Amino acid sequence: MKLIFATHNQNKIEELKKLVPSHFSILSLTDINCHKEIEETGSTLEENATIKANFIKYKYGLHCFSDDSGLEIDALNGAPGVYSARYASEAKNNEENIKKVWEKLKGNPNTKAQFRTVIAASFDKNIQLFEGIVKGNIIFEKRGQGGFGYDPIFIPESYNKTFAELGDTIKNTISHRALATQNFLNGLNQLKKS
Ligand code: ITT
Repeated sequence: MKLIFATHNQNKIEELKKLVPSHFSILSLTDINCHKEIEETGSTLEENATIKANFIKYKYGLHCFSDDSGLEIDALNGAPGVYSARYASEAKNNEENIKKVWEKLKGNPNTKAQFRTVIAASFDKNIQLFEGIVKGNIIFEKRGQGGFGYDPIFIPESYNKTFAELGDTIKNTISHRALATQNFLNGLNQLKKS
């Protein structure tokens, strides 16, 4: 079964392909020749995921899903959250984003944070939302070479290594995206049975 994943982010496509059973064929926006950057104008992860799924649904009439993820830091009232990619500037620069997190959190003993993913799936008339959360802590140095984004400064609960140190195999079993994807696949199975 073909599923369009409404993203241009190759890291996310590769991560997701490893999570999804092989009878699903995951296509990116590039694969369907959609080179448009879908504007994420929502003020929540839910809104942004829905905007992207609706765009593909109405423009291409294809089964699709989209996700939006963000890092939510307790002491910053959930920031950067929906603005994670552009936290420091429109340039979407990981280095700058991480520096801004450190600046904002400086001296604060509460380093608790979570990554949260919302998947919006469009298979029938309605959009269905699925969520995945991984809790952890921010550290004030960068550790590890794997992953992307804020991975080098995030240590998930029950581990003593960052997502960037843990590597894809472990990250893909415990991450926010893995959990949201699992919920989404369960939902898809339910849909096929009903
Ligand atoms: P899209 O084109 O699909 O929107 P994106 O890069 O904007 O791709 P997200 O909206 O899912 O990706 O995530 C927003 C930002 O949150 C992303 O640019 C990272 O800075 C951060 N982020 C999300 N998931 C992450 C992860 O698994 N590890 C580290 N940072 C992550």
